[in-house]
Amino acid sequence: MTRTRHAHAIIPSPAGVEPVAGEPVALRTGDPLRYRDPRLASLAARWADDLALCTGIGLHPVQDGTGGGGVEIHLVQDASVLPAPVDTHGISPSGGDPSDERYRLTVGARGVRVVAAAPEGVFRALSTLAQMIGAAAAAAGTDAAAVGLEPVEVHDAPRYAWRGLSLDVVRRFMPPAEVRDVIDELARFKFNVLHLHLTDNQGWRLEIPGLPKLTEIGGRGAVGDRPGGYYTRQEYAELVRYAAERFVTVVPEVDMPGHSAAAFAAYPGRLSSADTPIVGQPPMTLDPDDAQTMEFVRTVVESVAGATPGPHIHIGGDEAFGMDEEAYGRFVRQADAMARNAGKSPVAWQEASRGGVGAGGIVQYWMTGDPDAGMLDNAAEHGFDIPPEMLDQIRAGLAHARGDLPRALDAGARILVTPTDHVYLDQPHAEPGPEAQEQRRKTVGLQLYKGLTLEEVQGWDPLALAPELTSEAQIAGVEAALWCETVETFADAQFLLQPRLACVAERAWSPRSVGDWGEFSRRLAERAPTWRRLGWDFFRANSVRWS
Ligand code: TNX
Repeated sequence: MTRTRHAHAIIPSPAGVEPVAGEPVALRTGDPLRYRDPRLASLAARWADDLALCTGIGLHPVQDGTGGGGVEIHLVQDASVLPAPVDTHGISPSGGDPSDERYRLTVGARGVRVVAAAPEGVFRALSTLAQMIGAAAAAAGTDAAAVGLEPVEVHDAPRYAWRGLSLDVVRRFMPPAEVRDVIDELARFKFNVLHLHLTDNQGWRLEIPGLPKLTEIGGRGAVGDRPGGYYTRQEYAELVRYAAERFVTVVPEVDMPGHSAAAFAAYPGRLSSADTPIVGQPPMTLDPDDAQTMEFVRTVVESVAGATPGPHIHIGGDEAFGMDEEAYGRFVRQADAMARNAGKSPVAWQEASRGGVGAGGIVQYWMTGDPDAGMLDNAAEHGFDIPPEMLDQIRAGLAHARGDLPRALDAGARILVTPTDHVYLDQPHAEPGPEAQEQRRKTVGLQLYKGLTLEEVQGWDPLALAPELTSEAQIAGVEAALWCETVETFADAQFLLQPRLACVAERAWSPRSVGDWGEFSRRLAERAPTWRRLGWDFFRANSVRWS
């Protein structure tokens, strides 16, 4: 592994960055973005559009263009020109080959040149180049039409094949245009998974043919009096395609057997062998021994699988409070089998290990640290009115959390790491920012949590989270999570997402050894001009000396 000491402004830090002797290379609006392979045509056009948005520099995609200058992108099979294959760990969310992401980017006397073995590698290289251009454009002043790039040689490949964001579109519905903005931002930082949390107690966000009330009734509301909403099949398909065009795979989640109140509200009397529930009161967990309920679950799982070109779907499994453990296990095993029968590999929250998500599945590990660190004791004081019997159920569930990881590993599952104490992006920002953002900082983010500094989001390691996690071979990848109980507006979401996504990207992509906080924060500072251009309402923490 190359340990780079060269100063650069790239996040996530590439595997290797080596300065090259020579003069800065000029790049200006109007310069060509040249490619030969037709498989790069649409990618080139989309990236040029995004580059213009982010930096103001407008390159022109041309096939087979001749002459010097500009940027050249190439697909090559010649191993001697490609960077050496690196150890990328984990599971590819698209089912592709993780080494397709490696690339080489050269800024030198012959201009700017990208080589990769696959379009995905070219795309990753261009996201690196966009950041170099962004930093140079900011240094050159507003509305610069030309930049000078320092000669450099970058070779790169990810540490983990799965780099995701889990996004709660239930507690606050996120219209497609906003989801697209999130996808764009994920792609800029080399994320490749958007895990959409599509169902929960407060709403059902994906149309399911044959079960129209899920969205008609279940999609009406959100948390409090926020507007509801849902994605039609067509809107959803368009989002999946939009993401795929940016090498982001959508992993849909249907959260079961808990977190299912919206489904109960949509079909009262149908989803329980018990008496018709009163909306929002127990039983609120899906009953694995009720034939009608499991038929419903099968319809949903098959329908979600049908809307998913990727190999994975998420079947939830978290916080089935109050559910008998045996019954929980029966539910999880059936849902797991349904996903597999529908041709998909299941992902589930860590509790599902108690039911037995089988070999080859992915278990999402979130209850890191001390899961019962007194948070519940303070619930009332933060306005969370949790009935005492519910508190006992929650504590009983948390008490089991310690065993989830060894259970999942024993069962042959791989671990997707989403540590609450590092990458729960709905934790409040724990450090001061500018006066203008202090009000928002004190209200956006779940105040129950102790909060996270940017350094805490950036400075951790998947292999130091738990004694049982000792080998990269156990890990599927890294995923951050944004839960939206406290998110009223898209600006609130932006405020929690950045600069934290940048911090998480560094953990998910970069080699283990790079990036202490001081060095990282200098790179982070360089991202501010682009966020300002985009109108992205990022948290301007005082701990960073923003450019
Ligand atoms: C726990 S994390 C949940 C979510 C909440 C979140 C708030 C998980 C699998 N379940 O339903 O939104 O805490 O941080």
